[in-house]
Amino acid sequence: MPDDAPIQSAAALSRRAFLKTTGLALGASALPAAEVSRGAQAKTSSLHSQVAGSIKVLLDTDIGSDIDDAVALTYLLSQPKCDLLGITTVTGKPIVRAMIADAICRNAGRNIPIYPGLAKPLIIPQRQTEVPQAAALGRWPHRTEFPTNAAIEFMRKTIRANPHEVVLLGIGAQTNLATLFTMDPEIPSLLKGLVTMGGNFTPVRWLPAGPFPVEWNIGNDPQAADIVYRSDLPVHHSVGLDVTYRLTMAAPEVHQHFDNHLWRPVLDFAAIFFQGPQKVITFHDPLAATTIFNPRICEFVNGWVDIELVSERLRGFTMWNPQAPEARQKVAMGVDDKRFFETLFAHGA
Ligand SMILES: [Ca+2]
Repeated sequence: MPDDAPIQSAAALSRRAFLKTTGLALGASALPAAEVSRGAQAKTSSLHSQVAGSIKVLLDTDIGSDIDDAVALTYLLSQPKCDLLGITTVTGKPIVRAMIADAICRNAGRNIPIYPGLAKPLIIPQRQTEVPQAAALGRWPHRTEFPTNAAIEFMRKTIRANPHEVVLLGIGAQTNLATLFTMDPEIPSLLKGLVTMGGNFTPVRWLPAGPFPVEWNIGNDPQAADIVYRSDLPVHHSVGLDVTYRLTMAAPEVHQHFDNHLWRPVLDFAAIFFQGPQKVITFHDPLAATTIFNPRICEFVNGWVDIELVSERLRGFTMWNPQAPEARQKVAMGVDDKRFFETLFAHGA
């Protein structure tokens, strides 16, 4: 793709193909641990204050495009400390995405409430329109009927019924989250915390690599992300692309680790994923999920995040300032790779 190609030309690409095309993957693993704590001092947040007991989680996901959402969901189902209260889906064909989520839950013997959410971003056109992994759905029992137009209200009622106890985990475009926070502005303050996979918080490392230094989830709905990042949340942990890209697994290893009852649907969905240009899984969303239960995986640094909305070329760019006067957001700046994989498969088969 030429350097001056318009951002809209990525519309038909998957997140992974988009990143590969733009060359962003070239700098993926370059985040030396020694530089982790530059700027503000990392702190342990209240998100983990009750990590000894179970944690109530609501998952908001664009499962069905990249494979990592399926990995994150399976991890949550395997994690004995995760009280998964429900799942909402987001981006194109959210009902099909709900079917995939249900197939994975059913295989794990779980009946989790699943609500298809919003199919389109708040303002910009949808560029994640298809659900390629749906091709494997026929091999896995799943529901096909779900409540319609009820996802936001489900989230709202669930959080209000469990004040200050729910961790909201957002691993897709933040359209559902922003709509929830707009419809009921008290909701952010009633959460235990929000954990999101999204953003790219060390942009100076990425700018030379390609024309699109905008992470996929934020870029898919920048106006929604802007609302979320300006919300008055007690805790907001962001796990960005510049950290998640360190965590990869090639197809042969995937077969080795995922060939058991719990993970087999993921293996099947991954076979479709591997038919594309990608030959490795990158564990973007699973990293966000595991940090809820193991605070030692990532080091978080306080700062403030602004979302670029004006520039068309940089729309969705995450501007992170660790020196901001109000530095209450927390951004992952480093990851313990070994600890992540140990945590991911700790309760596995
Ligand atoms: Ca995702």
